Amino acid sequence: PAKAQKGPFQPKFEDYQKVYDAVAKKLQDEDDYDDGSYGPVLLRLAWHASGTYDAQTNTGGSNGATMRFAPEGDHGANAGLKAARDFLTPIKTQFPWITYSDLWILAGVCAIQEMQGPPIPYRPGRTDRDVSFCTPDGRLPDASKDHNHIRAIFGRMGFDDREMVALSGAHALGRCHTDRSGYDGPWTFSPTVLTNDYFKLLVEERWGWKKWNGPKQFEDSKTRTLMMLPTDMVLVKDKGFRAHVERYAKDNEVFFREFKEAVVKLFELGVPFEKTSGVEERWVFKSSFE
Ligand code: CCH
Repeated sequence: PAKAQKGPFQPKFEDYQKVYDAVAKKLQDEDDYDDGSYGPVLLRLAWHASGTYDAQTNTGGSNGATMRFAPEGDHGANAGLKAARDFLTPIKTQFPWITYSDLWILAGVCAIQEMQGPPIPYRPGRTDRDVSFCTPDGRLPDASKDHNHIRAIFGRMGFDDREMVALSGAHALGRCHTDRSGYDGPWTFSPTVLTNDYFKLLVEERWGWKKWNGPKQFEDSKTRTLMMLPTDMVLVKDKGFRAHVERYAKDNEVFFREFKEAVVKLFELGVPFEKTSGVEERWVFKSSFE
């Protein structure tokens, strides 16, 4: 009798949870990077993969993982993200069936959850695309700019004021590096734990220009160890943005809920799920500390 034909491997939730677990374990094992975690830079990779989306032309976004290729990988905004891509290379080798584009977003989800953020519902279905799908430079925000720029960049992706502010709360995590963006320092005192501290600090601290030779940035007057970018400070100067900053500063639960919703939207921009996996339901991965 003919042998039953084995179909192509159809990964299920359990298989993706294994990838999550491997990323979470590597995050714990390699705790000598930066402030003690690759989490922030993994989140930034997922955001910069997604944030190239243009709603009008339906180009860019996390589908494709085109930052692997020189033109896009070398865009100024992506400086330093090689550290995140290299971190994930052995995971891709261990689980060759997952696409780079699904892996980068899964790693962003894992980073948020492992840094004690809210559970981020996830679904696979991204396919890797070739170099011809690289997006033009200039689609990601420029930290030296004003409220018009923020609204233009995030508006192009399809976000409103509330979502722009919620997403910016990611700056509770990580830091600026002089050899990457030129800016320097962390936004909060706990850059490897997601909290609403970024918003609290924005409204509660006094911020002044940092006196140095680098690009224009703010420092807190009290400790002079924390920083804000010009685009961060816009969120308290602009009335429309400020209302949301104040809401999030007051209530971490509200921040977590609205951050989660905006991140799910961000990570799925331009991904044609119907045509690929057909997966409609989203999954919530179990975190390592559950
Ligand atoms: Fe950001 N971000 N970001 N950011 N970002 C930087 C670092 C992180 C802007 C500029 C910068 C979002 C929005 C904006 C993270 C997540 C998000 C840096 C320093 C600059 C500059 C890079 C360096 O030197 O290494 C600007 C401008 C905007 C909007 O106007 C959004 C949205 C997200 C995620 C949802 C994270 C995380 C980091 C820390 C990375 C690290 O390596 O520590």
